[in-house]
Amino acid sequence: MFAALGGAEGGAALLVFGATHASRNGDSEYRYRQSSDLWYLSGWEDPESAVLLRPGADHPFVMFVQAKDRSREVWTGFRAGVEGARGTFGADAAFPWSELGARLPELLAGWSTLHYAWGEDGERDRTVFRALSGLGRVASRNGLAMPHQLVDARRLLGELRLFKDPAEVALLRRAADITAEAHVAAMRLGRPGVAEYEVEAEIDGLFRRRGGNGPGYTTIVGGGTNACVLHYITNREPLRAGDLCLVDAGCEYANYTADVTRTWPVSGRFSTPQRRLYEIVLASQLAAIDAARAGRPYKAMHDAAVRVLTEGMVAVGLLEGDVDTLILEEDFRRYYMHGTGHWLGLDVHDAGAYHLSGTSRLLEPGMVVTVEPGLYVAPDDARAPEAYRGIGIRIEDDILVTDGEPDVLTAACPKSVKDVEAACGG
Ligand SMILES: [Mn+2]
Repeated sequence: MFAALGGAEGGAALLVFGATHASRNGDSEYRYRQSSDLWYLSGWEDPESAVLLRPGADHPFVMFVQAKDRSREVWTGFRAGVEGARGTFGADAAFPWSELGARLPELLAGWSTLHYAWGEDGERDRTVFRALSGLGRVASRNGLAMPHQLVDARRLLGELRLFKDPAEVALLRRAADITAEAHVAAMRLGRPGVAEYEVEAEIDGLFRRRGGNGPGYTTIVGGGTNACVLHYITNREPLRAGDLCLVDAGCEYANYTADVTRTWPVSGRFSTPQRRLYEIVLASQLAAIDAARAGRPYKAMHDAAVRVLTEGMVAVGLLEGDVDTLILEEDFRRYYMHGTGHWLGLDVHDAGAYHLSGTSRLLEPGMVVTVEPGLYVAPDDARAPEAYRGIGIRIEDDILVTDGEPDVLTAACPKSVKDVEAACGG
């Protein structure tokens, strides 16, 4: 991290805040989940925290954390405190969270650039900008250097987080294995009359039973036409005989999340129209995965998926015309309206730039991406052949880009028609 910031004093410092503790309703709070950036830099799990990195300083790694407080710890549990930040987490200096505003100016004196992610929290922005303007007055009187450049910290952190080291890949593999097991359990459970929330409970429960934090994003269980709602999370209808069920769920393990989608027949066997569309989505997904290779542009995966999907749409009568023209004019978007994937890691839509200098960046070993094409035929689409109306299908896996073949981290999850039907007991 220090190498990424460059220079010693006079160079760049980085300030990252922990996540704010989100309220659910009334005075109930969600379980705290540290911000991915602060976790990435420090491993610190508790709220009211900030990390300040000042490469080249006497105390380069500074933390602000909740001070130990016996009476608060009775309610919310052990606090490592400033002692723990120094002793256990390796901070060179640590201060109580309450002193952040007062101490920031002196800690930022001497650095010409500050990396900071503004615009996420108004109160924090005010604390940082107040420190900078306060420091400005002192610095001009005493000839001190002070940050005169503000750089969006998300650029630097995104670039670092984009490349997963072996320890991170191991955690993603564990998340992927648990996720694959949960999808198989869902296929086994799903049958006519079972509610979408029962499938959700099975999946989320398995994530926890295997030691995961839980789902890395809200689990989607969409039976029948609910599968055509891309972010359907209501999950409260019964599964119906003859329908498909689309499940998009990923386990978060040690803060790294998988992201997997499978679509399976509630009655155990695909109907002919369902199977035809499923085979198209699967072929497009395999083509996109094959493009997940070092040296290929990121967008090659989407282009590969779109070509196979559009050819399939023409073959089954969803679209008419010349495939190249349909792609050029984006007519495929009528049935495939989202992108083919995203970076994956601590966040389900992980940090990292998709373009460099305005062009799709080249894939490199250590990047992890999802590949998730789909086909969604709205139930009221009068232009679509009747047999396909109301069918929504998505197939999603997590891929590690390597020096050689794409490494499908979620390969243990059934995907072929035969394997899916077998897992569904069809
Ligand atoms: Mn995804």
